[in-house]
Amino acid sequence: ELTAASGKKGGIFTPTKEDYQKVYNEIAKTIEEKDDYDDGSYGPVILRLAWHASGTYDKGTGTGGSNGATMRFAPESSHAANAGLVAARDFLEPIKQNNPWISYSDLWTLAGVCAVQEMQGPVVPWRPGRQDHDVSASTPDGRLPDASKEQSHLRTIFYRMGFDDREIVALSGAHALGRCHTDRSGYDGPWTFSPTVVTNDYYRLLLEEKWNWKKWNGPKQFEDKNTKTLMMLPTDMALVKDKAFRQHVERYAKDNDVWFNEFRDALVKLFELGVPFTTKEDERWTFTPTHA
Ligand code: CCH
Repeated sequence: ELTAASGKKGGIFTPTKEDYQKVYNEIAKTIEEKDDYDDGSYGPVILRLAWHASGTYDKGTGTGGSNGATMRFAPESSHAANAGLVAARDFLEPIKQNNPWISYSDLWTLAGVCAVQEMQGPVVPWRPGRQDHDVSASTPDGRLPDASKEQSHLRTIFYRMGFDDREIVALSGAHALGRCHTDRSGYDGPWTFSPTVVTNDYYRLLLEEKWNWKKWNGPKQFEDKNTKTLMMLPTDMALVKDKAFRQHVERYAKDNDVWFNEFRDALVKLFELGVPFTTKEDERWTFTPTHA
């Protein structure tokens, strides 16, 4: 039987769903083992890597997107938006070495799926088919959102990828996870009290807390009036200021299941932007979470 191991020796084989589930399990196991990072999990930064690899997509020119994994190379690796993502790339490197047959671009998006699922989020269907490209496929700086801006900027950036208002709000709930780092983005702090668990708390906090400008020397951000330990970016706050965005914030705050479903669908779309699949949409796979 041909297995992942034969790929290691340079043999040609066609990986099956089981081979990808093994990679999934390896990522999940390593997330669990390396629990001394940040808030106790690499999950959030891995999801951010998958998003920044994918979110460079431009539907007008068909350039960018997760295909290519060009964030391996400078200057894309050192674009300001990608500061700190080297932690996620380095985390995944030994897994790539163990499974040389998988492309970086498939690995990074599969890791995004794994991070969401292992942090108790929705099951996110995924299919392989991304190919790595060289530095010449790199995208210019400025394709990812700028946190200091507001609704019109969000629309410009996400409409360029092919998303609508509802999907913009659905994706933004990822900020239930992780935190801002002063040595990366310049911003500081987490959005929620449980930054390693996928919940709709981001939407609930946006609506239920009172948010004030944080008084500090850093970039303009909001802090919650009560505990002063949580944060919102100007782009996060735009989702409650803008009427069309706000109706979705309200829907997701009310019902976690509704958000899980729409978040899942938007992530599937995000991770597939610009990928020249030879398989069909109904050939996506779902991977079993390790806690299931
Ligand atoms: Fe985000 N995000 N994000 N974000 N993001 C940051 C961190 C995370 C914006 C800005 C920032 C999405 C959308 C936006 C995650 C997932 C998603 C940080 C802090 C900034 C700034 C980085 C640091 O300092 O380390 C802006 C602007 C937008 C506009 O829409 C979307 C969409 C997703 C995923 C679907 C995750 C996860 C993090 C936490 C990373 C970590 O290291 O903890």
